[in-house]
Amino acid sequence: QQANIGVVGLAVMGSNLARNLASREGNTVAVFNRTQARTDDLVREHADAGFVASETIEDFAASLAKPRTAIIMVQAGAGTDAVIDQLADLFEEGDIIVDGGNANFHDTIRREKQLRERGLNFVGTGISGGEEGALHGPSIMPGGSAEAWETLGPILRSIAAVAEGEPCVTHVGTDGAGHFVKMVHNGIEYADMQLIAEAYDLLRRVGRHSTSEVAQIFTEWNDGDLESYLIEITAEVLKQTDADTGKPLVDVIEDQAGSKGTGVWTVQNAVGLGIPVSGIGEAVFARAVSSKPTQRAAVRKTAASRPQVQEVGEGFEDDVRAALYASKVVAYAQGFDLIIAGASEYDWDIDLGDMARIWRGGCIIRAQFLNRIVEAYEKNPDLETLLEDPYFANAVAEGDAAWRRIVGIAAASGIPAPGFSSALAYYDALSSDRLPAALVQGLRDFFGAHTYQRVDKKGTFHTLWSGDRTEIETEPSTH
Ligand code: NBP
Repeated sequence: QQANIGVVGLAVMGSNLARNLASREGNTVAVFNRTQARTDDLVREHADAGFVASETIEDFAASLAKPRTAIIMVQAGAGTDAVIDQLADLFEEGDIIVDGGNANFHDTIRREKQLRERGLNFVGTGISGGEEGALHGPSIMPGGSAEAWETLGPILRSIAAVAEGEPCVTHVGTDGAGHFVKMVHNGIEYADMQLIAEAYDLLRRVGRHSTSEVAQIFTEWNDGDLESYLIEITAEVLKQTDADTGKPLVDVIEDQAGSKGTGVWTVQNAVGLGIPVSGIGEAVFARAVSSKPTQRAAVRKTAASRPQVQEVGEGFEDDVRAALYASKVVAYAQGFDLIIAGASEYDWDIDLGDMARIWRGGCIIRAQFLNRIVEAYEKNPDLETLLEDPYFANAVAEGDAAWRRIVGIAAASGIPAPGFSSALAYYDALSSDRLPAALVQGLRDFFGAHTYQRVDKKGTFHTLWSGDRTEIETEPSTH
């Protein structure tokens, strides 16, 4: 029996994806895993799925109908390269190799180019939503050629999450576009979680709410503008009581946040592209700071006495909510800026509204809020920034006073709120008439003859700082 789709790599993600595929009308799913025990387990436990199992990758390739289409779900990096090499030797012109792992998009660009030269289609695709998403419907962000999308599109549409009646998948763009967008998605997820964590901290330490009260507040917030999966599960985590100690679980979890690296990739690439994703950056840094216990202990010992936590009254919780929402708007605006910059750098035609659309279901950042982004880009696909859209401009303006109060209270109380405060600084920088960048330019011209432009006439200028300090017109500095 020939299968129309195959999955290589049957650890948790691959086997769930294979089961999802097999559950959809019209699919026959070929499966293969390097260690055969995994294949045997899957086929035995899900006999009704009708899997076509192979013991060798050669048999796997032979079990696929043409154009052969195989999704690789193995460890990102060397494992993925190994499987791609094996499949590429067995596949023929027009066949499609899909990498559904968390690949670095630079690898995806390289692999796509190599396989295209051999006449094969390579599709790097972001798949978000973890194990549950893979099984019940993830958000899927495929790159690759339009030709590959013709075959793959209907298959991916059949297994994707559905939001507002639409499948959470679209052809993002060529080669690495899908993995790039998945990377930004993960970066935004970092920012979202950091902002939620700051809100929780302020509600606990300044608002003096118990953990269960904070859980209740998040449950209430989940009914409004903030309605989202992450807000919902925040309430769930905060409600959890530790069986051993009877304390809230969150109080017995070590306060050092780990990461798998996609947030770091997002920031590295953003820096290279000149895009200030400060919300994502602060989230990555905050996790790094938390994971330095010896530094934390050293400074805790030597720091001056901690400031007095401010007294707050009625309305504090609403202020925190407004600060969270405004900061979230900034983080998303920055994330979308990065997608725009990536698309321009790597020559991808990415529909920004579609990105918000496919994130509405299946993935970790799914939220009502994404509908507002869809609408913003529907009204004006050429927005300079999401902050320019009337809905978001208004949302930020409405929260403005509260946002400032919260950042002030946090600073005065000695409670770190890097996400809230850097988002506010970013917003204030964008909305200021003049920035002190003028002085920076002056300094750069002083020590490095880096030149500057003037507000009152065209041209490039340099002051003869070490001479008579007159100004000359010059060529733009190239160093
Ligand atoms: P793992 O990332 O734990 O990888 C295990 C799989 O890779 C096994 O099938 C293993 O085969 C195979 N493998 C390795 Br390791 N090296 C190999 C090689 N040289 N040749 C062939 N196969 C090799 O699996 P996972 O947790 O299911 O994740 C799969 C992919 O999905 C990863 O890229 C991961 O980053 C991504 N992921 C995404 C999400 C999400 O939410 N989107 C969540 C989790 C994972 P074996 O059985 O023979 O050892």
